[in-house]
Amino acid sequence: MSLELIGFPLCPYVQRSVITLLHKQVSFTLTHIDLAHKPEWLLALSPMGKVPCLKIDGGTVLFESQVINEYLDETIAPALHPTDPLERAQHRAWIAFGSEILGDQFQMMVAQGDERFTAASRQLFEKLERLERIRGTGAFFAGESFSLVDAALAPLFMRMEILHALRPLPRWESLDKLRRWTARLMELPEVAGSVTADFPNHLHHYLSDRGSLLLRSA
Ligand SMILES: N[C@@H](CCC(=O)N[C@@H](CS)C(=O)NCC(=O)O)C(=O)O
Repeated sequence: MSLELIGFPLCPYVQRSVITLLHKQVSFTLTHIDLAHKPEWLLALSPMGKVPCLKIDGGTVLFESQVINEYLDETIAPALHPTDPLERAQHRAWIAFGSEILGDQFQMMVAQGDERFTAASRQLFEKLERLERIRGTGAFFAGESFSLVDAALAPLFMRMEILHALRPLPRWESLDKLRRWTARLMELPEVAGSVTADFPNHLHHYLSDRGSLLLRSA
């Protein structure tokens, strides 16, 4: 099976699929596009004009990170989703929650004014605090084995650490359980290797180009 993932270097949803592919140690190609100048062919492949897309054997194309990850999980061992239907449904629910949090994180990152920044960060931290409350004691979301929830949340946590280094975020600092989970995830080669070494710089430039309030002195 040949797999081509179509993405954008800063996209956390694409990163979810990169992590899953690397975890499964399957060979794939990664084609980056410029989202500011979307090629016509992307719009033909992806009805919402979004990345990631996964092209399978040069033909069928899937879109939506969670759909892509579940397809990869069902076709390439080792399985990362639980076998029990109820547990699997719970994992899907927390992944959906993670997608909502990524939306808040993006809004906070691109906020230029105080009002929008405060509103976005309030929403972001309320959700992160909720996640902190349900966080168990294992290394990963569901104990000692890595799951698709970990693959879905690692890009969010990675960005939290980068943003915290740019401008201290005391509410992130106080989330001990999430930060320990983050540290564990960042040690994994599939997470560390899911972005290029210059990713923090790249993100910094992106924020700077957008006049992000995060880059102004606190
Ligand atoms: N729900 C989608 C979200 C993907 C998404 O929002 N991708 C962004 C980049 S991070 C995108 O392609 N944006 C282009 C646009 O909205 O026009 C998923 O999970 O795959």
